[in-house]
Amino acid sequence: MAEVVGHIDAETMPETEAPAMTDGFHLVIDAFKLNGIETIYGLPGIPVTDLARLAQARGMRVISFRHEQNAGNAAAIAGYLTQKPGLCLTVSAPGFLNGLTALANATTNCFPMILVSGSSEREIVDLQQGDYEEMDQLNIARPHAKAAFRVLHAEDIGIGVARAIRAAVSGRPGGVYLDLPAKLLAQTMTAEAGRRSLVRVVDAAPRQLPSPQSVERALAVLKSAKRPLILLGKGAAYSQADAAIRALVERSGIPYLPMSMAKGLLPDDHAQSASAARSFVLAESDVVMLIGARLNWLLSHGKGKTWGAPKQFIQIDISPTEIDSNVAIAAPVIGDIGSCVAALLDGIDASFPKPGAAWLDAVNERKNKNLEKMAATLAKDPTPMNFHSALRVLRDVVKANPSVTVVNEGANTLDFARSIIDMYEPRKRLDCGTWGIMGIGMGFAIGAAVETGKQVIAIEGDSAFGFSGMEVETICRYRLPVCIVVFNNNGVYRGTDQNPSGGSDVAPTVFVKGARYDKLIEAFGGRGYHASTPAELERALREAIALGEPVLINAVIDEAAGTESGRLTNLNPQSAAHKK
Ligand code: ADP
Ligand code: TPW
Repeated sequence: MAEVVGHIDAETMPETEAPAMTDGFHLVIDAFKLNGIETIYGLPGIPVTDLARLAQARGMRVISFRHEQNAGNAAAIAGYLTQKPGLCLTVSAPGFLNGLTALANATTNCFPMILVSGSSEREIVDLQQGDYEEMDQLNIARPHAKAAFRVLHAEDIGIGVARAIRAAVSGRPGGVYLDLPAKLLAQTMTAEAGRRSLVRVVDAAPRQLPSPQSVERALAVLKSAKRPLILLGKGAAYSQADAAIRALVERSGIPYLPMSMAKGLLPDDHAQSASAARSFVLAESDVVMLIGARLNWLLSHGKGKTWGAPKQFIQIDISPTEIDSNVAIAAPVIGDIGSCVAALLDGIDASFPKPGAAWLDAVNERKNKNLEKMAATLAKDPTPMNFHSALRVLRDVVKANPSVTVVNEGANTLDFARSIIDMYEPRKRLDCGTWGIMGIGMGFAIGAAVETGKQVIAIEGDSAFGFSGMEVETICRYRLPVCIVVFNNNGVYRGTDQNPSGGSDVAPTVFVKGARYDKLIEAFGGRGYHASTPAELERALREAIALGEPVLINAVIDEAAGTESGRLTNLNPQSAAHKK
């Protein structure tokens, strides 16, 4: 049989020789490379070890993880940051399942990614005859993905990869599963036929123009407003229509609120930001324009006490079925955000009625009052440190280094950091998102560091960090500019719970007291710091940023600070019988 030589051109071979051959391994790599996907986040093993090895040999960047969920999270955030699907590669059954949480989370958050998993022999799996790592992966993935495909023949790899890319990034982005049986990877075909079978995807995420009527309707509703508000979500950040969105906000003069990951789309210190008056503007506004934000639990479903008096909604989204999901939408504008915002901007000329002074003054008054209150809280210097005094330091460091990416997870650590740390550039704040999921920390930090090549600061609750903590080895192995700050208060939420039975086990929310997370990174050659005062924390952060290398700061936080579930206490059912 002819030697498998991958991409060598069969036409240049002498006619007497057998034609050059390629195989499934090469075709998968060629198909992704042809479409500009140059990085794989994954974990090798049967049957994809050679795929990872060959990818590296062919010039792809292969970032190898310690657990597939973290590789999947890195791929998902790479997709969010670049608008190209992030690629995660895993082995069959358990590796696939480990990656599936990240795929489901990507779909939930509208991040484009492709989970590529090797799978076992179809004939054996379908007859349930007990293969090595047997599992019907395609059917398991389907409900958690935007689309799921399996390729059985080498000549279909090009089409399979094209379909996966298109499904991930077109319309509402999401996670796609691509199943590659072991047998497929070893299949051979001539290199020439292989090359012809590949597909370069043209216009993977086509612009979708809004209908002129929908734009007129939205402008009419906006013009009728007495107390308008713009709400920016992470769909707006994803769309990379940064200048148009800023122009829309500034030309209309309307106060705006960024959702968590939309912070920095306009700098948080912008005069029109109503972040510090969030409760007030949600309750008091009469017209709200949502740009790439869903009225899900994070926005109290658009109703109830949070939203005060009934109001009219304008909603810009690429997904028509998002409209009316929770409350009636007066003016849906369906299309990609760049096109929709551009169309709205055309209708906002000198005659556009700016919001009245009464509304703007009321928003500013509330904002200033709340900012003063927060400044007083942040000025305190308690011993031991609490969330506020530690976050004051982080706020100042981010202000001085506005291009750092902040990754953030935890309960109190998340909620306080979101409101205290101002962001200045788009897509620089990455967090638990739509599910409030713990475990994105190190995956997001690695994905962001690889894709941006710039400094990342991961601000982690001690419980949150534990979900992906072993990836500090990965961070050290690739010498990534990631500084992890563990907010160590000895437990989930806080460290003060007691075992109600009086037994010797600690309470379910309590960890080892006084743990030294900084020692963990030292095991792999990274730099550890132990910080118990704001001054120590500040020094460690400044050194970490100057160094641009793997650092972990163990920030000791008062174990009695913080509340159970952070700001989600209302969602935390508690046993009535248990209460005194
Ligand atoms: P947040 O959590 O910040 O409120 P969500 O994830 O709930 O944001 O909402 C994001 C919304 O943005 C989704 O409904 C999604 O369909 C939409 N979206 C994503 N990308 C685009 C785009 N390019 N154009 C228009 N809408 C988009
Ligand atoms: C996959 C439930 C929400 S927040 C949290 C857990 C376990 C950790 C809070 O403690 P931490 O933060 O990180 O120390 P802090 O700042 O309050 O001290 N499993 C998953 N996702 C979620 N959301 C949970 C469990 C949870």
